[in-house]
Amino acid sequence: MSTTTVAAVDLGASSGRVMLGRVGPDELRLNAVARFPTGSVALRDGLHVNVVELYRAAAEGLRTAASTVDDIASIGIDAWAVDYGLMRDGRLLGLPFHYRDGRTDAAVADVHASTPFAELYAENGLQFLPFNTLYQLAADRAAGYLHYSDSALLIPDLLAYWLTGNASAEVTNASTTGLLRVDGSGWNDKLIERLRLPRSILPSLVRPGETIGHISGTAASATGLEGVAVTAVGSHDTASAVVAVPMTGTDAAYISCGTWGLVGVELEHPVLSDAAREANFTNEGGVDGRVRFLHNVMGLWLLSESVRTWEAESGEAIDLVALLGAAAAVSDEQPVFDANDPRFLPPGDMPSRISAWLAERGMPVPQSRTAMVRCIIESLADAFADAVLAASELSGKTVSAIHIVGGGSQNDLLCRLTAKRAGLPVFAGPVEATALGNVLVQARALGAVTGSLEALRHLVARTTSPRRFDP
Ligand code: LFR
Repeated sequence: MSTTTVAAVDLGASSGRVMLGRVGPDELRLNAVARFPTGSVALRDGLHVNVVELYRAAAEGLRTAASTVDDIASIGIDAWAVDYGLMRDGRLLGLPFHYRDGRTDAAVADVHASTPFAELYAENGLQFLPFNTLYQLAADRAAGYLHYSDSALLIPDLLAYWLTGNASAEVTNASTTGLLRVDGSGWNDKLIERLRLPRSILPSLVRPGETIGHISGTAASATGLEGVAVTAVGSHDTASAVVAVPMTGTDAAYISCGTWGLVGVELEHPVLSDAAREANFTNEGGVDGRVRFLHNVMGLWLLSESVRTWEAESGEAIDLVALLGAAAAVSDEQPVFDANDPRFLPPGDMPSRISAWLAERGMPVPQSRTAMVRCIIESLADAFADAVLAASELSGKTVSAIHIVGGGSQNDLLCRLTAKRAGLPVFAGPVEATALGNVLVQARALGAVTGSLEALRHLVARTTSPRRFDP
């Protein structure tokens, strides 16, 4: 086994990056070569993903990577879940919708009228989120768009298609469509038919570690990486992040915290009980057939949308580090709101929505930005602690530690308050868990590292130093 160099394209909710990874039996290093914004674009007909610009920026980042080192053996792509581009004859039919667009309201009612949520859950094990792909596809069907389309490609699969010419659906991300059998063994033809969706638009599945294709055509000159393999990774960003959670024992919960806070445990088998459904826990597909049993908490979106609102109001840039420092020093108790309330999902004025939520319940409303930030972090920590407890109870898995990875692991106040509210030690880091999970799965496919996810996590634990917060 020798060290290999691979590149990760990792598209998060607000920023994307291209990272070079050096991976070997005792080595795991990342080096960011490009960063670019990924946010949504509001057009007249709704909120969209500018996926063409994402491709351009990713290809340019790969070109920079190729000019930095000359031995890139493979690239892997991950992004957020659920969103897709509709295609015909290899051509993108329009900008994909962004999941924070509200167009699925009628489709949700329509789908549940024919297939009650409990029946859906029994088939796909997915928590209810109004933007799950199946509702988006139902909205597109109602609007007549599926008529023109011969395939639907999830965002990372679409980028992989543009790079290689091969269309496929990576299985961890495909699990978030709601159209996959809960054991991940294939598309759920019966359910797809029942929902009156065209089975033919769903491409064949690939699993993490398999080769999707090789960079060719216009992508070869755009990236400078002609012939380099595109390897399937956990293309759902959360699946890649979970690979790199440095859980070295079996009794840990994880929180992948960025724009969302994905809170749960890893299991071998799905939990499809009434209690799991009622608690809105999801069974998403993980790398190596593992189950990501978790719940979506609104995450740092609450904070970033607040900051965006304040900056727009004042016309001045906000120093988030200073604001968080001040929030950590707030000594009077702040109210806690339900971070999972769907009203916080769309973009827009977040502080007003939070204040309205509290005022409606006769609770005190934070009177300064600092107090509002503290209220947001307390509420997130509260929701995280609840979800960890629920994950443990619903799955029967003992949890004696919590790992927080992703951008949120840098937020000391959040880590400290989560430890306090959960009554469990919190281990924070690595920040770049998603990119690490991406490069690790590629490196294993290339034979530079071997073993189970546990072996990969031991490597992460050895090469990064999680910080500990005690309750
Ligand atoms: C996190 C994430 C979540 C998914 C949400 C929407 O980035 O991928 O796992 O529920 O975004 O796709």
